Amino acid sequence: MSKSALQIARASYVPKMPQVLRGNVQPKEGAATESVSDQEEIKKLFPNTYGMPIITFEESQREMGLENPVNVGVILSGGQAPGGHNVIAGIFDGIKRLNPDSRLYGFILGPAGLVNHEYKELTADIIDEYRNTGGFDIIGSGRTKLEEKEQFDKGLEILKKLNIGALVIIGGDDSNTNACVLAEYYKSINAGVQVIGCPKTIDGDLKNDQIETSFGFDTACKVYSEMIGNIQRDCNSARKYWHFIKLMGRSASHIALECALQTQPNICIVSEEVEAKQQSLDDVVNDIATIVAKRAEKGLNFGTVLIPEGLIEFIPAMKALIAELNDFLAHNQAEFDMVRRSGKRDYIISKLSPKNSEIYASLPETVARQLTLDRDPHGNVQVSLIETEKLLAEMVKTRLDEWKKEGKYKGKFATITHFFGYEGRCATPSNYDADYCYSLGYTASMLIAAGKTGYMSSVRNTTAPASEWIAGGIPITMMMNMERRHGAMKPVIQKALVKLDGNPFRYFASNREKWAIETSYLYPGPIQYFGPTEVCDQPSKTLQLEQKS
Ligand code: FBP
Repeated sequence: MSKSALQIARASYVPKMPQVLRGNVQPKEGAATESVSDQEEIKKLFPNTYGMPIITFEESQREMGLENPVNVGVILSGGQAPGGHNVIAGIFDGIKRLNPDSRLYGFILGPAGLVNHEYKELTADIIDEYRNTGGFDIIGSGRTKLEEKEQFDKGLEILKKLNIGALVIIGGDDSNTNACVLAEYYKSINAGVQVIGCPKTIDGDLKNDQIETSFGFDTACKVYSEMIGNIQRDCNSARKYWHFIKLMGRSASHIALECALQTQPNICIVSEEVEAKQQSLDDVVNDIATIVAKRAEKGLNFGTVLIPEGLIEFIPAMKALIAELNDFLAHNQAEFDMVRRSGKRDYIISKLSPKNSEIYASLPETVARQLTLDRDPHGNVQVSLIETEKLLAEMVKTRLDEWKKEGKYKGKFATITHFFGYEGRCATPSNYDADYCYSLGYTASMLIAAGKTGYMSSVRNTTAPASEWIAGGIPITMMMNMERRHGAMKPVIQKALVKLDGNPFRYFASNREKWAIETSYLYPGPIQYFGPTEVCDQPSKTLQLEQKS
């Protein structure tokens, strides 16, 4: 593989890690834990893994090591997030430290690799090729869900064949929920396989009182913020465009909010606030148009708008429209297919309830089409495909044209739209993510050595210097509650949405009026890997504000 100069330099970067993990450690157990809610139901569903204590690793005088080598399997699950390779490197170094004959196996292309028995041994040479690199290409990732007993049993066959005693699942909330179900099942049948989870997702929505952040969020947000900063400088130079920028993050708005904190745009929409205020699409459009008009009064016919990917689903009226469309098309697909393309829009308008029909009729042609034609294999509207940035840019333009006719607006309005998502998911991990991920992996191997199962690897206190980070494990059942999924109540890890009473949002809300009207752009520039610590090692603004009491 030919390598860039940065790749070569980065290969020799030694991740910083908690001081305690540099020496011999022993687990310290806290008190018994409870799930965040629905305790009785969760306890019943996880009789073998419920209530376990939080683990913290402490320095030990006893020489650490395992008499017998341990073979470990690792799975990368779901969307890519910078730092995954360092989690794997941390596991590798950890289990080799415990016993040099330990072996690490990677299952290929996500959980499907376990079920289909596709794997490769990850040797020192391979690991060294991937240290501190972005991407999940060392073994690939996939979105197969590990949910069925047959999958667990099929997986156990290969685990037994390879003499694997522990499996590490690196994934988001759903993958870690499934890791917990798997841990419970293997324990219930005395399979002799421990299961440990690691918190991954650029979306930043796998976090709680115990897990400070999911890895990848830091790097991805820094990449997007660099690009937003560059666009802002361009836009402040040319002074003729409004840039509508959609940011990835399936549901929660953490990414958009973090990017706003890093770049101080004129507008950032936070889906959770839109939902809390019960805003309609029209309200969102009016809010944006009002700021555009105010800036125009000052001769500022340019600006930036950040839009979270999940916005549409947080607008109550859109949610209702999508639900009715899903339902209607599920029952009338054949008739809908018979209608000529040019008549489809009017057909839908004539069939929906008056309220939804009115909303549907107000949508631009392209979006209306996306809502009825682009459907997933279950027949549902593919909300993530809706080009919200174009939708809003178009609707704001229409609103401003109306205001112009009424004499309420005199500016010029030209737009450019962007979507930032995949650009950030495989970036070379920031120092924060490189360090955090390596520590998460190394901690996972210590949890394995301690004989734990059903735990998520945890590294806390990460706004302090890495040497002071706290390594340990959190029982996954502790993060669970019961939620309705596909019509039935299921135990799942609670997804963390943006808290409107949390410090990051409050800081944003207290500054946004100024950022809207004045031009207060911040230009974070590209991620720096070498240099002064205040430039290279800063954690995300979200984390810094969250850690402030
Ligand atoms: P994970 O939750 O699996 O980490 O994935 C996050 C994400 O990047 C979302 O932000 C985005 O909506 C989605 O994956 C895109 O999925 P895909 O890679 O399948 O296009």
